Amino acid sequence: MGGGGARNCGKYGAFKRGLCFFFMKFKWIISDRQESDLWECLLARRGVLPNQRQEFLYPDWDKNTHSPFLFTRMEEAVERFFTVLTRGEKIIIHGDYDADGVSGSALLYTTIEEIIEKMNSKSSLEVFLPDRQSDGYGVAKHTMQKFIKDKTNLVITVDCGIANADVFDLAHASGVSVIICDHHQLGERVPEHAFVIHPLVPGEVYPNKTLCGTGVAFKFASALIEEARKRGFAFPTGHEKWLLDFVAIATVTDVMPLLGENRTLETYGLKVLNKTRRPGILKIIELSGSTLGSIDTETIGFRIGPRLNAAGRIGSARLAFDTLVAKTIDDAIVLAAQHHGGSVCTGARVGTQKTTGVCSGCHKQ
Ligand SMILES: [Mn+2]
Repeated sequence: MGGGGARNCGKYGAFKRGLCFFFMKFKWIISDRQESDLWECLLARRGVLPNQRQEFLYPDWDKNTHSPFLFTRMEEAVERFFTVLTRGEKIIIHGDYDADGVSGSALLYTTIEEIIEKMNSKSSLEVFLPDRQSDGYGVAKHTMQKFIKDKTNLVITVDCGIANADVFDLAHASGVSVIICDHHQLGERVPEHAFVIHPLVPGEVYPNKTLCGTGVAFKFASALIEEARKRGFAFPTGHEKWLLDFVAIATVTDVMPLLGENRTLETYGLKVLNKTRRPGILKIIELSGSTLGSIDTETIGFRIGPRLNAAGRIGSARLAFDTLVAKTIDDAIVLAAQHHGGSVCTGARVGTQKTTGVCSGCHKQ
């Protein structure tokens, strides 16, 4: 395309003159097509190499996902976890307040709760989600001091922790073990007093460098399930795949590239999400005007994800977490309605505005 219409600009208004100027200033150059096949051409333009074509178009679980035990410190982290469980010690998951942090916390909480139950362990399990205002991002020193005071034995971070080496020195000095599941940029130093599961730490050989925080938590959960099986606890084959609805939501919400292993996790995750039985997710889907069975990355990015993020931004991320792990549809209805309204729905109140309408979440006047 060129600036062919420039001569006639005077006849048209300012807007069209601007448009003419645009075409005069910029020339669109369409590059020659090297590939004979249209598919090849489109894939090449997206940077997909011929040897990546199969994985890109037809992701395959067995071929295109990696063993969680490829993470350098996975084995040690898993061993530490089971020692804590065997001793019936206290575990806290420290998450984050955005959709990735909340989904990852829900994923790990669901898995660990199940393992505790199967092992008949006396361990207690709690989830702590920091407050954006009062705690800030990452593991705050005052939070760790509280964990120490409460006689916590193991802290597992999700979607944060890698930049909090000082805080973990404190934990170590008080005998608290720390497992970090994170994907954020490294801090000044990598925490040496923690089992670090993070694709970007120096020397890490795990091949997928673009997992989201929930993706890293999924890898840890998969390793825990694998080890639980080895120890004789009944987890059916493929059990971990049912956690992929959380991974599908978080990978899109955290805007991670849908290439390589992420593409496979997302593809299978969407299948799981479209069949999800989690009451809270079902309710969020319904309230967002979406339909189970036709959830895609756009539905996640524009309807589901923003609802989860909103909780941590204008209220408490706990609301998003409680919704994701709700066990009954009654709980889910109340919780998801609060997301939907953007504030606590007390029946006659929808959102932050008092209304006389009916809340579509709880159906109360
Ligand atoms: Mn994240």
